[in-house]
Amino acid sequence: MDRSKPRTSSDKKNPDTSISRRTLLTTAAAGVGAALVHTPGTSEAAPSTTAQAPAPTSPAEAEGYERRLVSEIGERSPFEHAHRLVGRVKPSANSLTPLQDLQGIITPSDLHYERHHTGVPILDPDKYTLRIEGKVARPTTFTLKDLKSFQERSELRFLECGSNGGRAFAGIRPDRTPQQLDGRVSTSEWVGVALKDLFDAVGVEDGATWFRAEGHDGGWDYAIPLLDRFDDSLIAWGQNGEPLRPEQGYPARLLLSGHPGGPNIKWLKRLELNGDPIPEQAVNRFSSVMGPKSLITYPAYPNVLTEHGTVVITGLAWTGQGKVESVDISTDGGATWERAELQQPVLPLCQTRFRYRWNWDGGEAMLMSRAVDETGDVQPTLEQAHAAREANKDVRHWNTNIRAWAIGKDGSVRFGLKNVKSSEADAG
Ligand SMILES: Nc1nc2c(c(=O)[nH]1)N[C@H]1C(S)=C(S)[C@@H](COP(=O)(O)O)O[C@H]1N2
Ligand SMILES: [Mo]
Repeated sequence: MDRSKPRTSSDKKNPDTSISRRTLLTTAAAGVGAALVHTPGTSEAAPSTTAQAPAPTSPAEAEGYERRLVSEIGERSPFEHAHRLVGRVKPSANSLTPLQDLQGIITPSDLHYERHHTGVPILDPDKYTLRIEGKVARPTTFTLKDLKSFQERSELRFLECGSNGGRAFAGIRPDRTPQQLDGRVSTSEWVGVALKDLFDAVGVEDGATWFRAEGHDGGWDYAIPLLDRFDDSLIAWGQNGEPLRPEQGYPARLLLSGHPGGPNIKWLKRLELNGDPIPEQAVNRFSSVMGPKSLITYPAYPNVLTEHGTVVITGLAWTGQGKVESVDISTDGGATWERAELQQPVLPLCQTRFRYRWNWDGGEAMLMSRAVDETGDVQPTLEQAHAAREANKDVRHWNTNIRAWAIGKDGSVRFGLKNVKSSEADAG
């Protein structure tokens, strides 16, 4: 913008000559908001619908800041640029949560990662139904209103795609951001009905051993063993204070505890309970819950440390087996470990934020985080994770191995440049 331009006639119309050209421009940029302002002292009797520059009335504006007015739907500060990373847009695609930009443990709903195989169907909640049938005493079709008549539950839960973190396990490259590495995990407050309450309502028959869950999108369904623990699983319709986002399965989705994202069927249409045998795919997928995992989100690529001294290392830890018990930090590539501080709240099946104050002396360093969960399971090293996968190819393994960030003398941060050293020696 050319600030040297002479004042325009519209500038002159404003009786308040003290208004700065900068204020005028930023206010005009606020668009609709600015048009709704009735400027006192102008000759017009009724509120103006054309943009009139208001007098600077707030201290902030006098300082030269943009001023916004009330709005029906809020917007982020223009200084914040967090966004999902979207690759090629196609019906089967995913988008990644900007883990490095998150505060605390909740993922804003519009930044929740997406994984869908045939696009996002936009469903009418008034026409929505969920059918539960098969080996049940009372096959039932539930409307959304029916679902909401059950006892409502609210849980803070992480959701993670089973393929998340693959780039931290194989094909490791230095120029990866936390979002690129592990962006297929997000945490929300989910609101819904307990799956077991619905199963009780339809009366699951003795012979039932598994169920098939399918969505209204078609093209994606799952066989889920009933033997699994589903006491705290939900059929959710609420997310972070509002109805589910369409991308997350509006108006209702399945939310299984501790398991990877795949079987958390969105736009849930039908549950069919079946007898023996449990399909092989289901046995394989459900034989292993997601173990403890953590990731340092700062400092991380592409951050550059500019000053020696205190660096507050922070990141997220989670597990599919209850609560995170502890997170240890190494700054020397796994040779020694120190306890990080866990930020409250620490909740089961939810992400936990950790923090560690580190004094960077300006030398090379290798940062790692290692989570332990309440079952005592320890986040494996990369070597251990590779060995486990070799040893048992019949079990699904999740990419939970320890992640490393290499700090250069120039303060640059790069992802996992060398293999993680074995940590058995100092595991105590
Ligand atoms: N109906 C339906 N449910 C689905 C999928 C899908 O394509 N269709 N994708 C699954 C996969 S692989 C994952 S990782 C999660 C992603 O959930 P989100 O998009 O809410 O993050 O949904 C699961 N549920
Ligand atoms: Mo997934």
